[in-house]
Amino acid sequence: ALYPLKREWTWWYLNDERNKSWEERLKKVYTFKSVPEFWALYDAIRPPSGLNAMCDYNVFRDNIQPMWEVPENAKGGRWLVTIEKGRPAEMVDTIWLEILMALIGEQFGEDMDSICGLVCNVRGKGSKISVWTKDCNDDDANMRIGQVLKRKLLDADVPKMIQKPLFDILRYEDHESCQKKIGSVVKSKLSISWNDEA
Ligand code: M7G
Repeated sequence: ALYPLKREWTWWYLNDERNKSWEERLKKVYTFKSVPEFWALYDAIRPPSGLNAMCDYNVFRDNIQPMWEVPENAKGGRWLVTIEKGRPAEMVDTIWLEILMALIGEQFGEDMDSICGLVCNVRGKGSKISVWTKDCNDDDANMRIGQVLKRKLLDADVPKMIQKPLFDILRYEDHESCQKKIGSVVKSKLSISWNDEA
């Protein structure tokens, strides 16, 4: 194909069918391996802002399934961007596309192999976008990934759409703590603040 990507990426969709288990709600949409295939898919489906609350999109590389249980994610964690309720709807779409292009465009350099995929959770209480990484204890790789992520958020049009910064702080949390969470509080392992020089 023309303009091949370095890796294969699979787009997944989690629907909002309440009577089904989480695993049954998760569907593979399409695997793309080139830039034109990516845009054909992107143009054919709704952006995150068009999804119902409780739906997710996942884009994961090289056949990694977007779930905690698989070996690639079992010891992993995520950098989490929380988009507060009340922000413009397009903000989720802008952030999603910016990070997605950074991923398929290999913008994380040597740390690409430490990244498993990208998740968008559409929620009524405020949506979440997260970059899942393989090893929650690899602080060096995770911090480099977090810094690239921060730069991508700054580069996006996002700050211009709003009066206040998109986030006060970016947090990295391990999947294990997320699974055991009580309420919505998860202790973060790493963090990057909006105001840090980097
Ligand atoms: P969430 O969608 O990550 O967060 O998890 P939310 O609180 O913003 O909705 C919600 C629920 O979905 C979890 O409590 C699990 O029941 C289920 N779930 C989410 N993930 C990511 C997984 C997963 O990787 N594996 C399994 N088995 N269930 C999951």
